Amino acid sequence: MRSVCQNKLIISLALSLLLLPALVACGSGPAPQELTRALKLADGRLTPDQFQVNQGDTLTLRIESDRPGSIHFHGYDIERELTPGSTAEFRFMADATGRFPITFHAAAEPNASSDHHDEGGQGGNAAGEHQHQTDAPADSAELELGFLIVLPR
Ligand SMILES: [Cu+2]
Repeated sequence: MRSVCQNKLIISLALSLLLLPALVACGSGPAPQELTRALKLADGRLTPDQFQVNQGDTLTLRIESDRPGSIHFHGYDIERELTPGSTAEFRFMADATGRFPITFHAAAEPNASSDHHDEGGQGGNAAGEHQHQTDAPADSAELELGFLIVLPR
């Protein structure tokens, strides 16, 4: 009789060990994913103009553009050159949650410097916290394209 009891104990221990990872995975939203998104900038519009990921996802973005300039992901302080005819590709982990504006900066003006918008590390803050070249003319080349939305896990 004793060995039967031991076997039952071993079986239930084994089952609970098998179930444990499943429970942990279910407890905190979807598991982090590797995602690839293709974005297209044409006629001043980004397609799609917003997309949503979950915190902890690793994103690979491939961006095509019909004009030279750079695309800027606010909050993440990511800025990448866009060249017509080639695809800009970059990868990052979406660790900060929130709604992050995506903007386009036209090809560099002679006096443009790369430090014109330091972010101050305010991850997760809503849109519009920092200024873009406040002294720029009203028809500034800064263009609001859309949003990256990172949901908390
Ligand atoms: Cu910007």
